[in-house]
Amino acid sequence: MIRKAHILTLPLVLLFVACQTVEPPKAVGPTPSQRQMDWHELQYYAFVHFNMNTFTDMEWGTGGESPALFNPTQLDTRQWAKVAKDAGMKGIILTAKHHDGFCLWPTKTTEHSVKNSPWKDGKGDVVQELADACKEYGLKLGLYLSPWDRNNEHYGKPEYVEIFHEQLRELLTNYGELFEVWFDGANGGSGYYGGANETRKIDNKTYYEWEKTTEMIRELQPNAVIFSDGGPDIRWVGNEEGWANETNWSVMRRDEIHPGWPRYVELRSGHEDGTHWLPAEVNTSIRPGWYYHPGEDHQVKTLPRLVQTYYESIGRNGNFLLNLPVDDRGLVHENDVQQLMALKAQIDTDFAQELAQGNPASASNVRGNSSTFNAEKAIDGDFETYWATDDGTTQASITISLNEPTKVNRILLQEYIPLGQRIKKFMVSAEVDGTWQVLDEQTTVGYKRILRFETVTATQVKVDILDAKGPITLSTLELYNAPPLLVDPKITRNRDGMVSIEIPDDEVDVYVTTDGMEPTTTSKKYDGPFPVLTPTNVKAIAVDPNNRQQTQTVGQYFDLAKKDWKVVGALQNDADLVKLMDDDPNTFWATDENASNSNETTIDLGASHTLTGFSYWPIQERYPFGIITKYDFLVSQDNRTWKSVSKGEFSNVVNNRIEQKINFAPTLARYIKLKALEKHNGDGRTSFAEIGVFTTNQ
Ligand code: FUL
Repeated sequence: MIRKAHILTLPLVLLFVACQTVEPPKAVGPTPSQRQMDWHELQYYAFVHFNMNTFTDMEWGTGGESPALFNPTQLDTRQWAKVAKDAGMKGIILTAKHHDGFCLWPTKTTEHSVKNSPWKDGKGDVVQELADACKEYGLKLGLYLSPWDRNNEHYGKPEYVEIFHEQLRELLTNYGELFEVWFDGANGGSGYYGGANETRKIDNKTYYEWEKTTEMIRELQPNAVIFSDGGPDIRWVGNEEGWANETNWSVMRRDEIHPGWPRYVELRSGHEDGTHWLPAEVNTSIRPGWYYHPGEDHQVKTLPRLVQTYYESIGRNGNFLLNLPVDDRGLVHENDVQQLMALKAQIDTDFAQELAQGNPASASNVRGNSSTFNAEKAIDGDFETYWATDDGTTQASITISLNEPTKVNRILLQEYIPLGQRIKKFMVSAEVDGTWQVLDEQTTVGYKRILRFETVTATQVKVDILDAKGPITLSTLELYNAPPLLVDPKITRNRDGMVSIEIPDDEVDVYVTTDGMEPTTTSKKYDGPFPVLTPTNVKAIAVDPNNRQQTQTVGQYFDLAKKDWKVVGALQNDADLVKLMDDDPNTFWATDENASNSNETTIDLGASHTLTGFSYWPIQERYPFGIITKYDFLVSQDNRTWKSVSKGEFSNVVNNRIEQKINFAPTLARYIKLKALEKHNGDGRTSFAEIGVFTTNQ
């Protein structure tokens, strides 16, 4: 009798165990708010820099520009929205007001706006037109309102803060739902300020009354995330080049960095012991500048560069905010459209077929042995379900046994971040021909991590989580086999004027032109360095002869070769001296801060030339110093009598360290002098990565 009862109860006990619900792991550390979670899901959206600077060919207007200059001839926000939609983007963030203070909407707070421009006889409203277009195309709208205002006479005083808040109120009230409010970090300095033309400094921590600003946004746009260098909801990634560090925590010790004073290097990785959820947004422009400059029409980023940015932003636990500098017609330029669509096509191809789903998956530990948290939950295509481990188990592995040997070169992982970001270290391996190979070892995962590796034909793929802050919660494990993408040829010139074209792969052929024509497979085949001593446009394509795949055209303009140039008035035995004129912006020379000429450099060009402009490359080092922000450029025929031919500002040169090209009226000169009138952080030394001159119109 007793025995019989035992036999009967055993299945019941098993059934009871199986039905008992296993609790999900408890949250670890800070977790995202709903608005942050919604933001994570957007992944990719557009920035539009379009404003007064579009019409003045500037990056930072002074604020003294006349509203009469704002006059797009074909402004069409529906075109912007269509392009963004077709590109796979989820929203658009517009510079409603940039540092020059010109407002793209007819604000009541200032006369410096579209209402005093010729565009639509002053009756237009760009923000409204974009809001309508976004609605039509199912896109979200975000707005950039620069706290720094170089136009407003009250800037620096309490009156301006009220104006700033009022402008914000108008934007938050009149244009429907916003998904993001964007405040940049550039602040205070010289400006027009109602005609005062002076320098005004403010304390970015206190001046704008950030608490009040945040409160207003929460009240009027409760679903909008607030971006600034240090949050409070979304953080800058600490560079404008388009990458996050491989280690990228979505948490930070926010109170140390918000508001004001970003520690921009830390923004690239977050803080492992962060106190707040503060994920990174990777903002970069599709061209060198944020604003449209006709001179950059042929410098739209190449496909490999854009693809790299995709993998180094979205693939590194960041959102990708790609800037489109709308042109002076009021349209996204056709060259930019072409590259956006090329990127879309490439990403679609890379992720065309997911290879893990449908294969058996197993894990070394499954939370409570429950089917709710088993390995299959990582490959079911549903973010809401996840593989989880027992409390206390922070090391475990998940293995996908592929039904047949499968070529893979990408893995995509997602943690279930509503419960916090946990993984600190992991390793990916593949079984190839019966032997396990380590493919990569990395640190963080977060909302999304994508790794690229050499193609392997795998029978199994395994992810070992080696360290985590708590039990593992892995929502997604996906595998892909992306087709190869030809890397662009790189065109460089040395100090002797010899041009080389670098290709990563010997199997690839390079075709080159020097007459401005588009290279094709019938152009000259590159067979080694060749001299370019006078102004020349070198263009090249790389072609894989096996599959006929070819890159887009890569172009590089070279003016006079610098082989006869000499720096005057510096220690000639300084071996680094040539680095400011070696046609390589990755090397630099810096002055001695104790020298009497520590703020300048003088170059003897070796002969007189009719100059039409100059260029300055800021230092490209990770920890830059000595960058010129305000300059004076002088020329001379005899190194005695000097004439200043251009004086001005290198706008945004610290955050966006691109070549600064300045034109001036043609002038004959043998000697040139670049003088720093102001340097970033008031550094003593002055650094020069490269100085160049133009003898043709640039
Ligand atoms: C920076 C600004 O100074 C640039 O002009 C640009 O708007 C960029 C996105 O943010 O801080």
